[in-house]
Amino acid sequence: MEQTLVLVKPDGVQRGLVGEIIARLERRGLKLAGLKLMQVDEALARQHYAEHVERSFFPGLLQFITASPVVAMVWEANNAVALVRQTLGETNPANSPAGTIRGDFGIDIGRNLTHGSDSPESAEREVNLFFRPEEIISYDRSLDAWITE
Ligand code: DAT
Ligand code: MG
Repeated sequence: MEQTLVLVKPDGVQRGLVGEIIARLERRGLKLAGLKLMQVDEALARQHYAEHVERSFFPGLLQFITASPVVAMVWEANNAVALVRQTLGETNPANSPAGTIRGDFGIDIGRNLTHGSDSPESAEREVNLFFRPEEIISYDRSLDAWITE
């Protein structure tokens, strides 16, 4: 089963949107495999956002992502990476349709509430950055036959 890393970023935690964001992923049918509240430090932020460290927005992104705790999660489904990205919306909330998390709760690209891995390869790297193997739990869900054929 494909896994993807989702973060509720500091703005989502501060604004009390953790439950709302989890509820949307649960209701879509994705399966929760790992979950924790954690403080991202500069070293982790630089690894997680390695592709962006030279970008002009990186200092602001670093300040933001380390400013307050995040909720880190691993979600599973067939095609989990793409499904989660679709549920989150576009990077810029201003371009995200209503009905997506970023479109319903955000207005600013630097406060877009959530992270979702952008490919299965990124997902594997990011899940390993945020979680130890024993923190990811595999279990049966009796509902699965009613969600996936
Ligand atoms: P995504 O989070 O949709 O994968 P990304 O990987 O391109 O987007 O960028 C990572 C984060 O960096 C993004 O969620 C918000 C911030 N960011 C990206 N582009 C930005 C920009 N032009 N100005 C300010 N922040 C930006
Ligand atoms: Mg990205």
